[in-house]
Amino acid sequence: MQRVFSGIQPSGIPTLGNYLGAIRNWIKLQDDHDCIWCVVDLHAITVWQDPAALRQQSLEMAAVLLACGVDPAKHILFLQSGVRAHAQLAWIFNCVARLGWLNRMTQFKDKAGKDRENASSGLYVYPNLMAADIHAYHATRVPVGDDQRQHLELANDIAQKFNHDYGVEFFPNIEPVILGPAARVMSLRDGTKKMSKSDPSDQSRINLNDDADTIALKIRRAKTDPMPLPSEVDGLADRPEARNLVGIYAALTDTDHASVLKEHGGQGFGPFKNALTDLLVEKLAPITAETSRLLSDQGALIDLLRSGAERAAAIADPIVSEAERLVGFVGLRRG
Ligand code: AQP
Repeated sequence: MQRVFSGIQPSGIPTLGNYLGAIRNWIKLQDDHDCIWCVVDLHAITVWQDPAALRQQSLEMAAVLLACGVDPAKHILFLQSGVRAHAQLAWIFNCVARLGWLNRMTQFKDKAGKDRENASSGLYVYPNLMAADIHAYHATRVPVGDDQRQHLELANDIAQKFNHDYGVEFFPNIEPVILGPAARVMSLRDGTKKMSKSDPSDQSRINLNDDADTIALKIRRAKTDPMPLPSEVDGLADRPEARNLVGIYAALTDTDHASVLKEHGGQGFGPFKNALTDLLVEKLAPITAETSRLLSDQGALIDLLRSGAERAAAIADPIVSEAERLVGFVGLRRG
């Protein structure tokens, strides 16, 4: 079975975007892959995180993943900082990747914005850590959204250069896994911007722990335009907010924009927003309830994550030790 690795940052409460674009696809992959799911707290601190909030968000993210159906017995779920191999291999990759490669990464440009001089050096080398996350397990398949494709190409460039420099065939090529039509969920306040857990406006997103009243309020306030919904998909062109709400409805019902418009085309946004709210509450309420149950026993949750970290380290440590040997380190650690 091929090994899959994927990570999610505990940089806030997971959103509907994380769920439809990533988490729900992870669950489908568990049937026929050997999966390693990681809450990537090392990545999260590339931008400032309040320590108490980071701790809570890391546990909350793990609980949400379990509530969504991640299976910690058949697969592995853990927190990235619990396995030292990630940071160890990332340092080697910092010395393999070229500055010119990193300079081309569009996510750094987007996240650092205009204040580049003030961005952390961690944010700049983030793609090297992502490459280490995957290569530490010799994982060959990584589910990614379109936004992460460039980072995967870089991870392959790093592997090739490492193999070439040290005259080995040690790190395998990684293939992106694209599952169905990529669900890209946009902000409820601006249909041209990605829904993001770290957006300053809570009204821009549905959090996976929002209760029914909060969901109803956010959908009611979601930006729309004055026209009714069109009957054909072409009618959604240049209407990013309408397209986004229809897209969310389609993703939640496992259909497409055309089928949603067949049912709701011609309606005003009022009735459509009510139908969307009912659907969101129906799909998200069980996840919210199970997340709260898991968080009510943090000791048990931490034990589960510790066991995941031990199983992850048992795979990654020998791979990273071999990479260190290839580089020429004497290797003083025992075991
Ligand atoms: N709006 C989205 N629509 C579809 N997929 C999305 N993902 C994130 N937002 C959307 C997918 O979720 C996975 C995990 O993402 P991440 O937490 O590692 O980082 P991110 O992509 O930067 O997500 P956020 O929510 O925007 O986090 P912040 O605000 O901290 O930067 C990825 O597979 C991503 O494609």
